[in-house]
Amino acid sequence: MGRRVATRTCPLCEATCGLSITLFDGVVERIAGDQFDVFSKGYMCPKGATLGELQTDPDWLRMPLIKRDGRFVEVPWDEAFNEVDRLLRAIIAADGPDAVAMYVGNPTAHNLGGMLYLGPLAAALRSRNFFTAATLDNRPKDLANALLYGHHSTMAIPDIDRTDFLLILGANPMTSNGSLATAPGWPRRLRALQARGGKLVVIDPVRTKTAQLADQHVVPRVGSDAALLMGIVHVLFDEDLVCLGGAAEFVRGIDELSQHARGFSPESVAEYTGVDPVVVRRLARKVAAAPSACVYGRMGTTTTAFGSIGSWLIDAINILTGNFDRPGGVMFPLPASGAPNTQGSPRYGPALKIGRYHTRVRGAPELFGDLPMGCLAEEIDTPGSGRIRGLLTVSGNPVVSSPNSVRMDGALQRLDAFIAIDPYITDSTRHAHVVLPPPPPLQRPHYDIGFTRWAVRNVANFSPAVLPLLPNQMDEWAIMCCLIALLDGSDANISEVDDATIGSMVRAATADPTSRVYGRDATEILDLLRPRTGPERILDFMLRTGPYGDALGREPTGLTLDILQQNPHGVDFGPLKPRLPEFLRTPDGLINVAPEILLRDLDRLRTAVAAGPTDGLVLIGRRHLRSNNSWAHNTGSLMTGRNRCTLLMNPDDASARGLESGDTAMITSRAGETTASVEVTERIAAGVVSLPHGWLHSGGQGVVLHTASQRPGVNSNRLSDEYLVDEPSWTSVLNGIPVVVTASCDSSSAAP
Ligand SMILES: Nc1nc2c(c(=O)[nH]1)N[C@H]1C(S)=C(S)[C@@H](COP(=O)(O)OP(=O)(O)OC[C@H]3O[C@@H](n4cnc5c(=O)[nH]c(N)nc54)[C@H](O)[C@@H]3O)O[C@H]1N2
Ligand SMILES: Nc1nc2c(c(=O)[nH]1)N[C@H]1C(S)=C(S)[C@@H](COP(=O)(O)OP(=O)(O)OC[C@H]3O[C@@H](n4cnc5c(=O)[nH]c(N)nc54)[C@H](O)[C@@H]3O)O[C@H]1N2
Ligand code: SF4
Ligand SMILES: [Mo]
Repeated sequence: MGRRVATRTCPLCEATCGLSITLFDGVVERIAGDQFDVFSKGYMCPKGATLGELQTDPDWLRMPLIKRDGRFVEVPWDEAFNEVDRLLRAIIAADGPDAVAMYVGNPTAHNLGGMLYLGPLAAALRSRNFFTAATLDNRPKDLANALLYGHHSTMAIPDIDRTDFLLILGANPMTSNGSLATAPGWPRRLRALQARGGKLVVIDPVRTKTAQLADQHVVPRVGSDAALLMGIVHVLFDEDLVCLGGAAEFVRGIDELSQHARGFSPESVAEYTGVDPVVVRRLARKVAAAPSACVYGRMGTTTTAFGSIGSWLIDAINILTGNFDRPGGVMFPLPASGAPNTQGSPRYGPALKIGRYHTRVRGAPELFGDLPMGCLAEEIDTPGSGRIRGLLTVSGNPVVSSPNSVRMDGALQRLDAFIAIDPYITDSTRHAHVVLPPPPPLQRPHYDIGFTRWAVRNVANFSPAVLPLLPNQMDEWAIMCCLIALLDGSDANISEVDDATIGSMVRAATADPTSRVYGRDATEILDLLRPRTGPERILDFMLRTGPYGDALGREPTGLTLDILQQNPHGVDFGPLKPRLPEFLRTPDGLINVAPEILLRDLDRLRTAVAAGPTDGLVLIGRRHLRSNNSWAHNTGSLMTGRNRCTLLMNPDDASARGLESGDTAMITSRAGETTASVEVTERIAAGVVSLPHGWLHSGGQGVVLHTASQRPGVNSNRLSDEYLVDEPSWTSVLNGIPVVVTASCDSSSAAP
């Protein structure tokens, strides 16, 4: 009790900032950036300061809820689990495990317990109907990674701290704080790049904060990046600028790529991309000539109609210009807790298998064990054998996050069992039969298993729980253990499920010739991990068998969780180092820059280029520094200021429709319609309108988000179309939805 200061990595976005939290008698007094954090060095954004507010948010559920007579009632945990058992058992007994789907949303990636017990939970459910937010986000990138490097999570990371030239497409890290490139303090780092004489070029239809900072801002037509990137590839070959450098001996497919690029000269794609070919040629030359350069793309490249081709070509350009696996180019982290590309045999891996099974209605292929979110609603609302009747969501808000939210909302109401692990009654969970709430961030330990794999520096930070659990709270991993036992039909308790989970991990490692504990006695290793339990025990095991680890005593100076606990500001393993070819996991140990699946998809791109740009408006999304997908809107201190949920419109488009700032517009797409308040601005290109992602829809009856409900906005996914996908990855098109915008006669229905 009394005053104390705790350090904690912020779990709210991928930037992983270190926070310094002052508490008085267990109540948060102040949160500041941790000046001593080895990675963030004091940086944080306004969201980091809100962890105390989340802790005391009265809407954050403290007890499980079950629905009785259409209303939620609080019940003890065992009663909630009995209800889950009853509901799921009936469906599985009648229709088998595939009749219960699972959807895992974004916050699990930021949750140590959630990350570690998700696999065992999914295994216990035994359902092929497994969905994640990846098909609303990074699947195209994952597909390109798998095809190029042998594992979908092997991500080429822009070395922004050392590069001389950074080309960003469809990302706004000044606001999002970066994604698939973990770097606390992107704003600082981008300014440092310019201060050392480096150049920043941004390709974006909106003059975003990142574009405003850039040395050059290029405005493309929405969805045309794949063609624009092919134009760059074309120039690299055409002007003899290809120079693979040290990567040369590990790359194949160059001639094939060159042949395919022939038909995509910047001149021939200019009408489609809207970008002057002179600009494209200059860009290609600059990337090739810079002492070091990297190309980086994010949501504006992945969640578009040609997301997979775009993601592939971004990496291809880094390879072709010799900016691969070297300082200042793109590099591959070596994370302390291990990664698929630090396990198994160096360089070689099994052939990629995709499409091992398909969805029932549209026949969408499985990709990395995952099915496309754009197909979930139809799998629920289309009658027939194999229909999904039950759903388990883990940190997911499909009604706000997935395309055609009205259809999704209807589908969720048709479920015979909807179980949600979620702290809030949201637009989605209001339809649940059981809600199982995890504790707020400060009551759980933290380590970024996922984001250290994609960080611009090799670092490791562990934060113990800042506040203890109250007697009626259950940690997320413990909730998962109870569900595992229930799905297994066993009466094991939490610690028995936990023991079984670590036990099987340890036994698998001792039997794996490539593991650092191969051939050791599993019982001896489990003894060495005592007295820890839960996620900390698994993390300790991962760190100790990871690349810097003590190999469970074999290398006594190596890393352990004890060491991380003694270093609350983190341990720095330094800047990224070259890892070719050891990080590869491809069958031939080479990188094929011309993967067959994506070459085939070029036909679709050729057809689109030949058809030329379409008339009419397209809708894209945006983020705000004070938002966090769908769930930061309940945090009062982030919701101050003017209405941010507006439809950005170029002055020409607005005046053509008789609209001015503050007017209400009706926006219509194939999927649906909504109204929004117009904000006329030169910052957005003509032909494009933008609504922010993640807002609560004002019509959400039963939602218990008091602060968010006072300032409802527009759910932009009422407009996005579940039938628009990037074909190879089946990722939803969330940027580039054809819409019609008119002046609305009903201004009362406008979002405030
Ligand atoms: N139109 C459009 N749609 C988009 C996007 C876009 O840009 N435009 N972006 C897409 C992207 S990139 C993403 S990642 C998805 C996100 O989509 P989702 O992952 O479905 O949604 P989130 O808003 O991240 O939050 C999901 C839920 O997690 C809960 N939650 C918060 N913390 C925890 C926790 O610790 N444990 C548990 N169990 N639950 C927790 C919240 O209450 C919330 O209900 O949306 C996608 N959808
Ligand atoms: N503050 C805040 N931070 C966040 C989040 C949040 O909700 N709020 N969400 C987190 C999550 S889950 C993610 S995945 C990341 C996303 O991180 P980012 O991808 O950096 O964020 P977005 O704002 O989606 O940026 C996408 C950009 O692409 C542009 N764009 C749209 N269409 C096109 C196109 O066709 N071509 C090109 N070149 N550009 C296009 C948009 O104008 C926008 O500027 O952010 C994370 N960080
Ligand atoms: S940038 Fe991300 S990790 Fe850093 S304080 Fe903000 S929300 Fe937290
Ligand atoms: Mo995301």
